[in-house]
Amino acid sequence: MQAAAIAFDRFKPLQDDACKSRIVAAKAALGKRAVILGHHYQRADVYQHADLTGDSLKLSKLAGQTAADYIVFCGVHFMAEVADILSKPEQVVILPDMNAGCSMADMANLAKVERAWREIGEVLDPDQTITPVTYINSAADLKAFCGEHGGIVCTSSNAKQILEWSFARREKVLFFPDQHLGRWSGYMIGIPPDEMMVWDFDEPLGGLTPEEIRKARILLWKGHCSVHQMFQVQHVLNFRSRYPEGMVIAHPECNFEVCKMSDYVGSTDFIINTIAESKPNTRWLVGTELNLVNRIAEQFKPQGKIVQFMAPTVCMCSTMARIDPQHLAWTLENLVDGKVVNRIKVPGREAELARTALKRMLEVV
Ligand code: CIZ
Ligand code: SF4
Repeated sequence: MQAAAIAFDRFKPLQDDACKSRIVAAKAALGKRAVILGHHYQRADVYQHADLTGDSLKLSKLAGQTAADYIVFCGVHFMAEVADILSKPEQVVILPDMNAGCSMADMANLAKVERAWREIGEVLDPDQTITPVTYINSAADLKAFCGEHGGIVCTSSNAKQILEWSFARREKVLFFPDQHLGRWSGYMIGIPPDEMMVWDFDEPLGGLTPEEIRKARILLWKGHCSVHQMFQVQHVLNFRSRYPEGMVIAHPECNFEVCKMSDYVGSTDFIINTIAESKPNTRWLVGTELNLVNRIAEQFKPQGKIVQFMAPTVCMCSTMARIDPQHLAWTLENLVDGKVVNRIKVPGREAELARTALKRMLEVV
């Protein structure tokens, strides 16, 4: 009979330092059989063990290109799902803590999106007139919904091009779950504000009148990121008055006013590259997750660049932080023992439809 997996309880009391040496030893024992992926928002004591780092899309693409048997994804649930969908069938994707979700992704679910589609159907034929666009920060069944209804996935790097792709096919877009990314991207392609309506999923007909639905070009799901909503116009104003020469860069999950006041708006990769390519001795105010901001502040210090976090309070992504050294050590030691814990496997039909929506995106950019 096969022995059971090692229980997590044995790792819970371990100090971070003790975990570090156990992670290093387990990695050495696994060699090329396991690859550890680390998202930009991961805490430093986990990020340091990653073989590959990047944003969710880059990591998922890389996952499928590796020959590793095990892909240990230090990120959140939807990212591990995308890695599973895009990797080879024999590769096993592992999320070290199953509680590492994304509160924004959870703001949309299949039942609510299907209800929205039905309700819109009372006003117009959605399959003829609306492209469903889901941000990569969403569950696999929502990506599958998009795959099935002529829709597509987008990321914070390509949302503008994905909207252009969508409007070349159908006259309207239903964008979920992040209203802010949808609004900013719509603004970037010149959609007037009064043609972007918020779809309140708790209200009948999204809280809109049939007339408003007919007029809308983009229906914006009423979702947001709890971390990026912390950044406020006042933070930008305070910085500008103290450092008039300073530059402001924000993630498009920030609210519209913050994005509008920023010098640059873009994804995590864009933020890193923009600061990397800037002149030495420049000062930056950055509106995105704290672990990433702290990391780039250290990285660019030798070039005399000062990188500051946009909010005065600490705001980390608490779900990203669920992946701690204890969970990483636990998953890796089980793999050394031949046991897979916390596998993420998207069921066949759902994975196939979600892959359709992801592939449409990958063909655009
Ligand atoms: O897609 C990602 O990795 C996230 C969550 C943010 C970004 O802009 O890269
Ligand atoms: Fe989700 Fe926001 Fe955390 Fe990104 S920072 S994983 S959008 S809750």
